[in-house]
Amino acid sequence: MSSLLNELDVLSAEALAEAETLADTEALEAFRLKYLGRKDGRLTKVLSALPTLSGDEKREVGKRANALKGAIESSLARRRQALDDARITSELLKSKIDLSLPGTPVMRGGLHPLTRVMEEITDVFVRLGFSVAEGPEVETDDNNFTSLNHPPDHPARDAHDTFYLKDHVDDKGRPLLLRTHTSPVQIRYMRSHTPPVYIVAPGRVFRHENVDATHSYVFHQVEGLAVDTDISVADLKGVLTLFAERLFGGQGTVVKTRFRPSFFPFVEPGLEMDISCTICGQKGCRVCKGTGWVEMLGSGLVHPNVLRAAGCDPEKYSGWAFGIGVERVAMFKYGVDDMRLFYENDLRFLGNFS
Ligand code: 2NL
Repeated sequence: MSSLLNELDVLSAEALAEAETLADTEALEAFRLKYLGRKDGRLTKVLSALPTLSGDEKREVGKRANALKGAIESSLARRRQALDDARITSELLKSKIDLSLPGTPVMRGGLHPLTRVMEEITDVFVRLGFSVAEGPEVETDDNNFTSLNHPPDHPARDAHDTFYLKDHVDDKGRPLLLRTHTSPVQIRYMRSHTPPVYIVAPGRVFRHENVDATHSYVFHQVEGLAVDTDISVADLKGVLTLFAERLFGGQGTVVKTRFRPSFFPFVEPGLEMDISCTICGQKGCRVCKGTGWVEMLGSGLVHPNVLRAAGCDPEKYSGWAFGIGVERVAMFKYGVDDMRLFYENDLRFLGNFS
């Protein structure tokens, strides 16, 4: 038999064994070129020698060579498939999703406790028919003090208590300041509306004070004002008592109020309202300092000078007003004993309120 047939036997044994060792696509291609390459492929060379052979030998070698070609091609295809499978399996294993892993918790936001308390206070009055009024934080001396019956030498006007703006004055050359209460909002409202006036003015106010557990130079107030014909202290006491019951009472908690005479330049008479301590039920505790009562707000009948300064005839109209410190209410409501906690925005603290 021809040496070509021997060569084909060797070729076949070598090629089919080698095919099983091919480990990547580069090796597959190198292998294909080595045996089936158009110019130098080992099997290609055998096939190209066919025309030089005679009848029987040509048929025999041709048959065997073509069979080998088919065998090499199919092992190449099998090997390629095996490599593809291995690659896909390893990629799937790498990206597998572990459904037993715990989820990533999502932090839930909420309103700041001071915002909530300010809205709760405002809401009680809105439900009674009051409107909400707002105004600027930078105010004129007139709106903040003069119209509110503060004489020119009143100590609250002192720079120790009030932040005055350095290089800014109003259109008449008079000093501007950061409002020390939200009363100027109500002065503006009275000037631009005729009674009946029923408004609440929530907002941020500023006083030149050192920070401690119960003071801050920025804090929040809700003030309220009712101007109408025939307003009396009875209206004030009735509405403010209802307010205390709505804000602190309910679910079996009874809230009592009491009014003590007090002084504020913009009211006459001035009244401070205490509420019965809902923390201890008036048994006496740290919060009410053993008295059973907690100071809640300042109020009074609007001073005739204030009505006049805001363009309301005090012969025709009368009014009552109040001012509530939001921080104070929030501290009482949530049993917080240091106001600074509200401004630190520590999420461990804020998380208690949402
Ligand atoms: C306090 C005292 C008070 C008012 C605020 C007021 C406003 C106008 C006219 C008259 Cl426009 N009064 N507001 C009245 C009495 C007391 O606040 O110490 N609050 C924390």
